Amino acid sequence: MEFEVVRRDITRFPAEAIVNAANKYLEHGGGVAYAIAKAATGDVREYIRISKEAMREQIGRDHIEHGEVVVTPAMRLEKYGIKYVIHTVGPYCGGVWDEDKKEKLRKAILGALKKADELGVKSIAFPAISAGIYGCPLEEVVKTFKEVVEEFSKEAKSVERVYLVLYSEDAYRTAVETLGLL
Ligand code: AR6
Repeated sequence: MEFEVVRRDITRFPAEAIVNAANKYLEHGGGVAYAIAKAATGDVREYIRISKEAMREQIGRDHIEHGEVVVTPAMRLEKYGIKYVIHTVGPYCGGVWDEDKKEKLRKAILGALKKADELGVKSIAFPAISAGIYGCPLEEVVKTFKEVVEEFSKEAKSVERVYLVLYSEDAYRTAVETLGLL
């Protein structure tokens, strides 16, 4: 399985599934969640409604825990080859990083990877979950991604390519340096 770090806008990234760094209520109020909701429908409130309905159908509750995911259709993003949006929730760090945050992030990443495999997609793109509004250190987030993807590669059936998509040049450089790719 390939793991690649790229600098792009995830709302236009041509992977069959893209992941949303959501909150547990799928409110899509800011960050990449807002950007995906806006790009998918043009109307953020409409995508929140669709997401909450999907959550009730798929999870049977009005919130998700770390590791639980909800799938919504890509709608307008289909023109980039995106078929699904997989919503997952990472930990809130507020600058603090410890084993508990790492485990929650691990669950969030693994849950989305497993769902992508279940959906039969070959490629999946992630934003740097929890490294924005949730305030987790980007270096730790990037390291956790690499570890979880390696772990998952042993059981993957359909997923062949995993992308970690960084939005800013700075974040991209930090990620690449952290992984020793430069
Ligand atoms: N493409 C790729 N990455 C992006 C994009 C984009 N278009 N836009 C932002 N990022 P965040 P979190 C990066 O804050 O920390 C929302 O309100 C961003 O630079 O979106 O998990 C949710 O509803 C950062 O590196 O997610 C939750 O309430 C990364 O995506 C809360 O924020 C994640 O930043 C979740 O916070």
